[in-house]
Amino acid sequence: MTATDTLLPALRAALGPAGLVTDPDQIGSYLTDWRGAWSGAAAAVVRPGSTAEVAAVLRLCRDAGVAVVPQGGNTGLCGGAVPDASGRQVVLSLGRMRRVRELDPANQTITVEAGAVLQSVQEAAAAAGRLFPLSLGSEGSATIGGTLATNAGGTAVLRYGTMRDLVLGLEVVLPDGRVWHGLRGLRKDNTGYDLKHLFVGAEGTLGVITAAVLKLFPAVRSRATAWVALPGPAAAVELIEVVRALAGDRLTGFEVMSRQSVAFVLAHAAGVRDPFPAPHPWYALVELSDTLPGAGLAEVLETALGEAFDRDLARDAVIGSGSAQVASLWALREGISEAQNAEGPSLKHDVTVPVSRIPEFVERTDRALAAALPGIRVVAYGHVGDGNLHYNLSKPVGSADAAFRARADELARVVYDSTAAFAGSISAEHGIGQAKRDLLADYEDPLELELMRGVKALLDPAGLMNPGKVLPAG
Ligand code: FAD
Ligand code: 2HG
Ligand code: ZN
Repeated sequence: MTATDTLLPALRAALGPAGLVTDPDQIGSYLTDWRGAWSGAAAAVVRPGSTAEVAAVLRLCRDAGVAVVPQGGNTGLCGGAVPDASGRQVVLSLGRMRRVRELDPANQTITVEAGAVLQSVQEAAAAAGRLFPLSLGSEGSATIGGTLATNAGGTAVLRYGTMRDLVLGLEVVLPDGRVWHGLRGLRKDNTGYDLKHLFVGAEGTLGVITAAVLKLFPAVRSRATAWVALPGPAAAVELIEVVRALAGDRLTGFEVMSRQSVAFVLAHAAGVRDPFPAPHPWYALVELSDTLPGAGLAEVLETALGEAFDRDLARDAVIGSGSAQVASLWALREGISEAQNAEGPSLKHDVTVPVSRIPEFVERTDRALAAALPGIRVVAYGHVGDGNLHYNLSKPVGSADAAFRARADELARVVYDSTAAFAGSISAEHGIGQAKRDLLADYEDPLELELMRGVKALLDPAGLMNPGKVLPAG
């Protein structure tokens, strides 16, 4: 008799038939990530419908000594929500906990359950004339719990910050089944350590987030978007300053893409076209927004672009007119992740370096990679306003997938050593999960790692919350 032989009937009794999935035909989508980059096995998938049920699951699993893997929309890019191969772990999906518990317009807050899909929270805020600003390509599937657990970023961080900046309070079930009722909607609360920030970015290794109080903002009533051709990444960094000096806080997004990235979208995505007659080495997508209708943002962009042309920071530019054109410009940016998959394995490196050092970082890392593997295609793009590049790699044209995958660790070292040399981070916004777990031992400060292990031991002494993720073994 194994631990799971007694656990499964207990889970069934606690959750009812809607709360437990063991049928091999239904369980598959919970066991592999959206790209198929990681897969595992599980004793069961549980789908609790309330915080009390999450607490019951964690108590039962703790008593049985069985590990739990929290899962939201399963859109994570580091394998954090995928169980290991043992078949002994339990996947805890928050998919049935999607309610908006409260929207308080005067307090500018919304209280939602962790399984609520990001887009549905944006829509609930919009219906109340408010904005919930987190914006990701995966927002139709990613959940509030997952975006908190990974401290997700996306395309509006420049103006509104990451999930850590957007959360005021949390409800969390601890690994022993106790519930921390930290759902405070306070903007000032200096009562000792700010515990919610331990769970933000912990990737489910410290407890299960079941609900959150999130900040709302006034609805945006005017927007202007430009697609700009650049001579190189140095021009991008200067262009940010030109736009920011004129637009201030109205600068909401500043995305930058290499030609290789855009070429993949043009080759593989439906219904997109290059806005310019000739290719350019790099591009920026600049977005301004304001709460005032008719705020004259297109004029602000025109002035900024005029200065950019005078200083040879821009080679061509188009300001989107009408929502269809703006959407088509964003499609050129948002389509990169998927388009790259059509070119074989995508080796992802989500890094940050200080914004001012991006041009030098790109130049040196491109050179080092070309020396390591001639013909390698660097697909560099991202939230350059935040110093965040998705410095992804595709195989040389005509080479074999397997040969390229076999070089993945070595090529990652080239990128991460370069990142470290520029005082950067090996994970800007996607997290560590299982993808970068072992790298932490090499790139994280040993004292920081020791403190993280101390926090883990305090909250999860039995090591049953998402083991094998984030913290390196040992
Ligand atoms: P999952 O993938 O289910 O889980 C992610 C991690 O959080 C896992 O470790 C899991 O165990 C843990 N977790 C999930 N729910 C809970 C919970 N309730 N309590 C505790 N732990 C939990 N990310 C960005 O930051 N910026 C982007 O711009 C961006 N764009 C993307 C575009 C595409 C096309 C795709 C596929 C992904 C993108 N991502 C981006 C990555 C991904 O969408 C985010 O990491 C997102 O936050 C994951 O949310 P999820 O609900 O899918 O979490
Ligand atoms: C983005 O900014 C996402 O598009 C995904 O963070 C990046 O797929 C990637 O590497
Ligand atoms: Zn990103």
